[in-house]
Amino acid sequence: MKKLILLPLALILFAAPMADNLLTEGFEGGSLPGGWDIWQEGDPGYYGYTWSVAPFYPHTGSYGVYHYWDYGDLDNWLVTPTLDVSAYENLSLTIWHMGAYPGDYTGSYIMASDIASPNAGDFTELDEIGAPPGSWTELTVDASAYDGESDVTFAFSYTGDYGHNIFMDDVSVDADPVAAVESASLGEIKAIYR
Ligand SMILES: [Ca+2]
Repeated sequence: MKKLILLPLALILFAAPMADNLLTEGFEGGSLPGGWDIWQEGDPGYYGYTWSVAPFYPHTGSYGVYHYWDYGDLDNWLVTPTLDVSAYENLSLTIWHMGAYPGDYTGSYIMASDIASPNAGDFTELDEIGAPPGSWTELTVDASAYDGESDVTFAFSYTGDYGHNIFMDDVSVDADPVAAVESASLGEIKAIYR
């Protein structure tokens, strides 16, 4: 009888943890998704260009997000919703990106914050996206420094004057659940030995 009970328990304890998707955004709504924001931290630019959702160069579906070059000391931020990752580890952020004018590249960065309702000053640089490739390229960034935090926000900063174009799509945040798996296993063990 015990063997019948222990077999499913063993499967729970030794099954490889599955990563959960905490955020996925393909911009298919055709406008800035709910919970996302755009911040102007530098000059407005001669044309007033900033991050925009439009049906130009989507990686999947019909829409993507882009930032064209403009004149001025630009620093425009595309900000994700704030995520509670207090029950997760091995946090990572993935984007697909491409662009134009890599020779004029002036800076695209992935920023992260663990402050509730953050301002730009609350973020630190997680990674530099780098000069835009000419075809869609996947970029996954290790964000495990933010494991276990209850208010994690990511942002994409476009900086520069007469710089590059960037196109981005299919943003996702993934992590491995920790506390939920451990408590479920402990619950099973208590039930057996009661
Ligand atoms: Ca899309």
